[in-house]
Amino acid sequence: MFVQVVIIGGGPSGLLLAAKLAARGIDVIVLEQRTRKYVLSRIRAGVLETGTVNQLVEIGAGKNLLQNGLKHNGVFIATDEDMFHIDFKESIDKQVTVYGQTEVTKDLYELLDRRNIPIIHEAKVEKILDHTSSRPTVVYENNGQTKSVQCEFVIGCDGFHGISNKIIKRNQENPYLIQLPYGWLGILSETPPVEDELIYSRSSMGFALASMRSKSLSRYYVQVPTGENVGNWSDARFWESFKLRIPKHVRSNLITGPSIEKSIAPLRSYVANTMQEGHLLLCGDAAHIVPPTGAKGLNLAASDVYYAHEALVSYFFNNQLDKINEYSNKALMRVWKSMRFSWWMTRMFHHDPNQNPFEEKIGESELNHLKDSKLMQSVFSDNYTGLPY
Ligand code: RFL
Ligand code: PHB
Repeated sequence: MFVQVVIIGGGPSGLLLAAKLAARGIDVIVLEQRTRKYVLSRIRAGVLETGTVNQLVEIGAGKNLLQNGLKHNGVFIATDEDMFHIDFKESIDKQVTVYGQTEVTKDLYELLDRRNIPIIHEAKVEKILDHTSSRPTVVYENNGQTKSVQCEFVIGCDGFHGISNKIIKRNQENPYLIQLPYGWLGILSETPPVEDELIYSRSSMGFALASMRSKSLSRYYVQVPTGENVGNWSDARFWESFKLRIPKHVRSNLITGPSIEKSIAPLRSYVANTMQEGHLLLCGDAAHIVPPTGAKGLNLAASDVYYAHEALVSYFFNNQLDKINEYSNKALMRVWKSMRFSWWMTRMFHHDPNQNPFEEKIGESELNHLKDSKLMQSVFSDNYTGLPY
């Protein structure tokens, strides 16, 4: 079998890129190791930048998003007993859209199905051969059989634990990795959100976040030490811990209920040395991981897709490799800016057991500066709502 582009991974980056390439008449196939049901059961990101929304709308996957996504003009920042608001709309005239990654993925699957763009589920890629030549081959397991497909480009949209970032030689010795000594315990509950907009809290008990998926579905997180077992967290223990990390006046509005999902995500920062080698390109979590504090993971996946699409269209329509060779530098320039913002926000909000008292005070002072300075709030808004492509 031969197709122009093989996309490994049916997460948001793989599906969005497949839809965009197919819309230009480029022949694609998506290979996803899991079932569709499994992919759609993963509760992950919730905040979309304008650039992400625009791409989904332009490709024809924006109907539900425009109907049900919640437009937010700002966020609240809390400490133990205090809370202030950062207004994106007022400071830089921008907004974000709160809409779950599960919904984005579902909308993209529906679009691909409608357009007969092939996705093979339970197809685990085992090998990528000859990716530095102009005719790579992708070998995968499907229904107990080994199959292969030849192509002109392989796009690794297969996440941090996928195969494609390990194939690229320069990524094998990578210095850009930080494992944080804490993770996020998150729950989803069928209760109304405690506030109209998100609350990020830096409390003396550790970080907490109040987020949402809709007016009747809330997503809450608390910081937990690395290695914590989710089985040790009853709903009652979660709510108790969450309540201790938000100001009293917010606590009194909190409606609790049983969790319908509960999981722990480790926090790390990782950036690949390069996002391209020969005819293999990386997009999304395959190339970088941000701690979720700045809500950048899914949005960076979308900006990578934007640049990769531009490069591939130039290759297929103008027969030029220039944009392919520029792809990594262009994408990484934006990735590192979001990486810096996520790292800064993570450090400012979390209680780090390895921090010395001096560093603790610096975190506190950064938050005070953010509270007191309209200029800092504009810089925050610029980063949070999404830097230009
Ligand atoms: P994904 O979504 O991980 O999709 C990769 C897909 O590749 C498949 N795969 C393979 N398929 C075939 N053959 C192989 N050998 C394969 N190896 C892997 C996998 O099954 C999977 O379906 O990556 P993508 O598309 O780049 O999308 C990136 C986003 O998913 C990610 O950045 C965000 O979800 C990160 N993230 C969050 N981001 C936010 O902005 N806000 C959040 O609140 C937030 N929470 C999270 C998160 C990521 C998490 N993970 C990965 C642990 C919470 C969690 C738990
Ligand atoms: C979420 O709703 O899951 C969410 C929102 C904002 C973040 C991280 C996660 O920074």
